[in-house]
Amino acid sequence: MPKIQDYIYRPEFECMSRSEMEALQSERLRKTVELVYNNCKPYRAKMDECKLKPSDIRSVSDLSKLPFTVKHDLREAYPFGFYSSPKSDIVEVHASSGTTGKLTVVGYTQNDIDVWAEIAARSLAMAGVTKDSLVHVAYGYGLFTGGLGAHYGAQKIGASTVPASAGNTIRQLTLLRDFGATHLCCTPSYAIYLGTEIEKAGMDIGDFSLVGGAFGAEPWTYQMRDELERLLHIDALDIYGLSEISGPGVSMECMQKHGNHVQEDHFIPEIIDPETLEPLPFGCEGELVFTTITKTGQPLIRYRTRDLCTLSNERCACGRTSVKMSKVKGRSDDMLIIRGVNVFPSQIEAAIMNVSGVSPHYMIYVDRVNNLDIMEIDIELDGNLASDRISDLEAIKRKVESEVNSYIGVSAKIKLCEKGTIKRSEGKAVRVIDRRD
Ligand code: DLL
Repeated sequence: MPKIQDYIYRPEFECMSRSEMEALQSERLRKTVELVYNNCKPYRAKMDECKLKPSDIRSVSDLSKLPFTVKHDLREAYPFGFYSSPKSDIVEVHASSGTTGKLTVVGYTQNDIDVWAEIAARSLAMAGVTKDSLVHVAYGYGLFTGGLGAHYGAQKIGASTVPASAGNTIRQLTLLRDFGATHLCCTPSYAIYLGTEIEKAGMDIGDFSLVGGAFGAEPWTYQMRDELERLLHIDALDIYGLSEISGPGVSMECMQKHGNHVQEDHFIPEIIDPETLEPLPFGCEGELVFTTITKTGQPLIRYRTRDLCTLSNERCACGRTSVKMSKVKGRSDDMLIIRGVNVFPSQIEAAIMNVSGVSPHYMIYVDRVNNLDIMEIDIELDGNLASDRISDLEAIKRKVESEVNSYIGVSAKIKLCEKGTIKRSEGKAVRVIDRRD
């Protein structure tokens, strides 16, 4: 009998040679294309338009012949028009709302739930979760895939799972401490919030048993990781996913903390130039695209995620051979254009986290005054700031101004705020309020 942890770490897939992986992906891609062509009307229409038959797709090298899928396609087919399996085979439905329009719906067959549990379990195993761990899930449960995804993964490993869901910070901290949680799963911004509230709640991090966690659902910087690890005394790893493709676990960081391993036996990643839509080589930044190759309910072909990152095929010291994706810089639709310069909130975060005396709680406001874009960044002061001498505060402000300017090439007005005054989020953090228009 294999040990449960051996079973969740699947070297036969995670450490495959490139040629074996491509053979497996090709076989699974052929089956998926066949499935969607025969069962999903929008895919048949798309392929017919390109004069493609399933038999034209023999291997992964034919992937680029296939048309892309975008969020709009899913919304057009709302709610269930992208199913490739009969409705009676769908056992769970999730949906994401985004900022505009209809929900994007995803239906899962039992096979898809099993795939999701497998990738989530492999991911949590990378964060050190074993059968003996106690996993506290503070992602929201519901249509959002965070809560149930982490839950399925922890359950598959056989860990004790605490389905805390999001919200009620004091209760979260009490449960974490009293139950002796070893691993925390929530958004990185909420984890930072939990960390900064420990002292306020009259608790001591020394009384907690946390050793690790899987944090994702929003972009976060390496500097934010350092802060999170310092606050919670853990290894904080990045978990990535999106509902359309499966949920959390599509890719996961290993203990090397340098990029997320894509679960390539289930999803084929590509990077494309978002303007020309041409595939880009390893190391070039562009839009991440995924093709699912083991799902049956709602498989997606060349789904454009809008997430900007790079892919790398460099060998990882952990022994896994899968392609790694870099940290997501942001979504192309979250990019701000300020006085003609493209700015991502993650770049601003990286700049301000270089300055001591400020906390990771910030909000970016963008206005247009006399046809000029004005950016203001409100940042909370760090609680450890011993002195509130005007000259010290001025020095911090100037340092943040100069870091932001040199990181993104755009000046910003900096406002230092009292600790606890910037609105906290229990799920995905809202970092930008754009008041232009
Ligand atoms: O956020 C699934 C998830 C839950 C992932 C919990 C990780 C942990 P959606 O709500 O569909 O699904 O949002 C997907 O969130 O396209 C990215 O823009 C962003 N995102 C997710 N994980 C990360 C991450 C979930 N680790 C969208 N880093 C994606 C940066 C992330 N962005």
